[in-house]
Amino acid sequence: MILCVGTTGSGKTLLLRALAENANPGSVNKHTTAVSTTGANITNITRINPKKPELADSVRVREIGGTMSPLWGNFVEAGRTQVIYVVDVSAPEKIGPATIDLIELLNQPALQGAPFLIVFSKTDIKSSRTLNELKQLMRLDEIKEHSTQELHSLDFNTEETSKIEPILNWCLKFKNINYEMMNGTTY
Ligand SMILES: Nc1nc2c(ncn2[C@@H]2O[C@H](COP(=O)(O)OP(=O)(O)OP(=O)(O)O)[C@@H](O)[C@H]2O)c(=O)[nH]1
Ligand SMILES: [Mg+2]
Repeated sequence: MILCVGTTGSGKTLLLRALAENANPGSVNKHTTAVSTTGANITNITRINPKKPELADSVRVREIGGTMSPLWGNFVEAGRTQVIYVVDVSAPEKIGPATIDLIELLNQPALQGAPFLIVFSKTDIKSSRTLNELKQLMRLDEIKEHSTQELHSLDFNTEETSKIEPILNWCLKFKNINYEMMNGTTY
């Protein structure tokens, strides 16, 4: 299953809502508020093919609230977990802890070789640092160079619907893998 993690308030819940609601054209919705996630929360993301509705693409994403960061590792299964890591670009003061948490995840033995997507969220908010400056502060290039994972990064905000599609496509790449897992195991 895809795991969605990141610091408290980084925008995970709104990102997943946007993905779930915009998986099909015509259901665009903007969001400005959400309550903090306690524990874990699963979102189904389904994209229906209008020509073949019976062949809908579907993946499940499990958000773990930022307050649970010490326990993120408990939700990881070797060879079966993909990670969306959300980083709030409007809060440069949180970039240090966000980077440390990311490095800890990348070092998890069960996540070696796992696909990772870093989502830089809230890019509609004016910040004291540019996105590039934040990536440099995180030393993202160095992190990518030294990790065993395939690390992609994209940016997102709730105001621009064009930002949704690339993230949706990344998630749906894992639909078959996760479907087979769900059939074969205890999901
Ligand atoms: N302007 C703007 N605000 C956003 C955006 N995404 C999230 N927010 C704001 O950030 C707040 C927190 O977002 P959530 O999606 O609840 O954050 P979360 O990562 O799920 O937080 P936890 O569940 O506590 O870990 C929301 O109430 C919004 O006000 C965005 O793209 N743009
Ligand atoms: Mg949440």
